[in-house]
Amino acid sequence: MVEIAAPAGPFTLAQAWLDEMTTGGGYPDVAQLQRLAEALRADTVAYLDAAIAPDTPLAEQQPALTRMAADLPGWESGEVLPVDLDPDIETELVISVGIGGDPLLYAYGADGHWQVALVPWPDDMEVDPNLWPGAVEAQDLTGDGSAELVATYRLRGGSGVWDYVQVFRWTGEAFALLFRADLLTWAGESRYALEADPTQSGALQIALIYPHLYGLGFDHKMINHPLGRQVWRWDAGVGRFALAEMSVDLERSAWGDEFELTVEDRLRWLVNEGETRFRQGDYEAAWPWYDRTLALAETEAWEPVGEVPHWSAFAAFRRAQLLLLTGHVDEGRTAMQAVATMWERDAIFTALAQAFLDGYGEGGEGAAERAFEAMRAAVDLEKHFYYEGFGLLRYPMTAQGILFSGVASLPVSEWPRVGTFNEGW
Ligand SMILES: [Ca+2]
Ligand SMILES: [Ca+2]
Repeated sequence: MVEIAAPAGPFTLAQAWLDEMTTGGGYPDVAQLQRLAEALRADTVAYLDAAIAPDTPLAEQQPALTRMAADLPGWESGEVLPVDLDPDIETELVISVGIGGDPLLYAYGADGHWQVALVPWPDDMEVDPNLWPGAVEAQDLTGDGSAELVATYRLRGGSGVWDYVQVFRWTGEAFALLFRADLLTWAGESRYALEADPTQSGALQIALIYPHLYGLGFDHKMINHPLGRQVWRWDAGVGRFALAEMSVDLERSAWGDEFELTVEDRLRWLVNEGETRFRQGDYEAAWPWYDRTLALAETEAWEPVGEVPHWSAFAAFRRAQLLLLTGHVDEGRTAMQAVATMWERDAIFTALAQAFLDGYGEGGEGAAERAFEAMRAAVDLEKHFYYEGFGLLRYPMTAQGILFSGVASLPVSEWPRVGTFNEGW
């Protein structure tokens, strides 16, 4: 055990904790991480009281700040950042120490001494040795002339990284949370940017930029995603940031503008846009996306090559369903029969089309439910898994969505899982 006592040198307690963890070979538990936070707080107060004057402007003490940054313990280098969060306080710092599980520290001079507060963790997360201090900046986001603290904690995982971006106002006693975004870098980078708010003089809006993931559609980590963007603006009336804009740019890759979009990418995105609406039961809104899919495939004379879904076959199937679901019985029947024969080299489309027609019957009340139920009973999607690979439906982790209408029977959370890999993303 490390006793909390006055350190004999810079960051003695935290260094002892690090030595213990390194030589002990253990994975720090919650109690040990709380001990680290206490050690760092005590060490930081002692260091600051000894090395940096709490009542002298920090701009005049830059060499001491540089020295402090170099003295910080940790597996990685840390940061000592002068900030101005409190108009009544002359000297304020945010200190980031390069140790997983370590809180960001806010230090401020008061009555000739230094006080240290912890910048809160994401409130629904346990302290975790994989949760590291991340980017920190102080900016006036609300336009009232006082800076807020933008503080990020980063959870480093195996196949992805979460950035928990939090915006705080310092009340003089505690940090009040004004905004939080959880950014996943997984299928491409997700990040935030602060931009001038065109609607409020002096305020900054928070832009979130990320690969748009179609959770309901055909999706996959290693494929190209369109650029998603959200804009959040300060709403003084409710005292928090509110979503002002959200968009998906189908002309831009989330991997960067230098990344050339393929016809395959565009078809997949168009189908996904349709799927998002279809599976919510918004048939009118879904329809144009399948039409656009079919038009693009025809214009580009697109044919599937290798292990890709047959986007135009799928769009034709959905379009025939939409005709039937919106009461265009004769036209829908003809279109569905065309799907069954057009894609007859693939058994699944023939089976799905025939089952849908059988269940639909002559239409009328309950026809949609009967049609989807008939498909579920008739088609074993297990046989159409991606890696075992046959059939024109790929990406089986979401392929079960073809069996559900969005208005019939089951909520999304109760859809049966037909794939077992890549779950949980
Ligand atoms: Ca200040
Ligand atoms: Ca402000």
